[in-house]
Amino acid sequence: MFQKVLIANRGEIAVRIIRACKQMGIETVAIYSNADKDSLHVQIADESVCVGGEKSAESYLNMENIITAAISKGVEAIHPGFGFLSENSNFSNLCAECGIRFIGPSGNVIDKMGNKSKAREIMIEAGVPVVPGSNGALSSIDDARNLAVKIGFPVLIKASAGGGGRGMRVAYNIDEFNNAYETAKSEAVNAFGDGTMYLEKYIINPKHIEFQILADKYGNVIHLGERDCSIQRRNQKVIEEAPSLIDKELRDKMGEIAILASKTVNYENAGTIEFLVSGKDFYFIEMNTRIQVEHPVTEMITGIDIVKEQIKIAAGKELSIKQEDVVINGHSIECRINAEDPKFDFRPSPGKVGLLHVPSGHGIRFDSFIYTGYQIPPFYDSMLGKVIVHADNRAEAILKMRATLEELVIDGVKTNQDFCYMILNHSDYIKGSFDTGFIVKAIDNLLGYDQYE
Ligand code: MV4
Repeated sequence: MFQKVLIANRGEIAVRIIRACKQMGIETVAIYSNADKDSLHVQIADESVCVGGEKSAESYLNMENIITAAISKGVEAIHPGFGFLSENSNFSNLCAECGIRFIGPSGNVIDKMGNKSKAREIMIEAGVPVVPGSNGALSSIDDARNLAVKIGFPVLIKASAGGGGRGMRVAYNIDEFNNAYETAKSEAVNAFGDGTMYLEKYIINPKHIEFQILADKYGNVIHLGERDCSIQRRNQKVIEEAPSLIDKELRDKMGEIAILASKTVNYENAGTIEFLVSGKDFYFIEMNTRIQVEHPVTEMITGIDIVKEQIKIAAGKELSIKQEDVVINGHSIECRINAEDPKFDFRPSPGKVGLLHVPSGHGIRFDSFIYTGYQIPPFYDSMLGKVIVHADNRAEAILKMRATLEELVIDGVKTNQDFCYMILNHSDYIKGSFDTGFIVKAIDNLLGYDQYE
């Protein structure tokens, strides 16, 4: 096992990874920006190195400084967390060239799945169901429009370098096509420096269901069941749960396909296969080659520590869990708590944390990095942490999450805590009749209660 690991991240996920390392007897090196010297991850790590300025580009994305820190501290591995350099194939390769284990897949695998049209092409070849659309990348706007006519409107034009909803446009009919295509393409060129586009039939209000995968260096691949991540606002997930409401037959089928998808690219480490689900139909859309924000709901229902598994896999250990050992137990829900003001279009609300009361008890977890008196810097993501509950079944998990949100106090900043609470009380959410269109449909109701007056 590694003796020392550098955590190339900040916030809640850096804290989560440092805790896992400590519990495994591994020494930890935190990195931080000028804006983060008082951050919790710096305080709980054994050692820390400042890697640059407050802007992410100067610090958490500064590969040279991070590698230099890793070498000077003598670490054997780097955990990238999520965001920042976690899906950067150059960084994974750079680690390898410097003799440092990247706790994640190789640059080659990140490239295959990171390019969404290439991933689509590889998945079609492997027999993984995808949304009807182009066979990989589009060659010209005219070919694209002809294909759109052939598969039928509405269609969704997506950027190969995209993901998470950027560089995407819907065309509802042929008259909208050229404009949608050009807009999506120029957005992609601006955002990613890559205007490669592909096309899919637009599935209206699907469920977003993703499978958690673990794969070791020896070709062993298992899945840990799925999460429903349909409760999103502007491509940002708000509430996730596991398991989803699909039946066992569909779960087994999708799980097998998720394993096939991973094996096809010789995947290694933890990964997520994202599907759109509409009725009994399911379609692969993307793979995420990193640990995800919502990994705790899977941990709660399987009892498996996914971050520890990532570290063991990177250290060359064979998976000790077989598929038949994975048992889904009860139900888990996660609410992301963001420093934002729902009353003003969810604008970021950084500030100083005042009174903080964190609920606790059986099956209640708060993954966060805030503490009383902590000044939340304005330069990064607005997520303060995640409230996660686990109960015997979904109805009890909903009750438990409501009780937990009622008790949680974060003074000093505006948060979306009450917004989450409103969702937990919405009849469609309670019934389980929700999809990716839920928040758009329910937003007026969700914002219309007394606490927002
Ligand atoms: C889609 C789709 C409908 N049809 N693809 C949005 C983020 C990116 N990961 C993929 N996304 C979507 N792709 C086809 N062919 C609808 C979405 C989508 C969505 C997906 C998952 C969760 C929330 C969403 C909200 C709006 C749109």
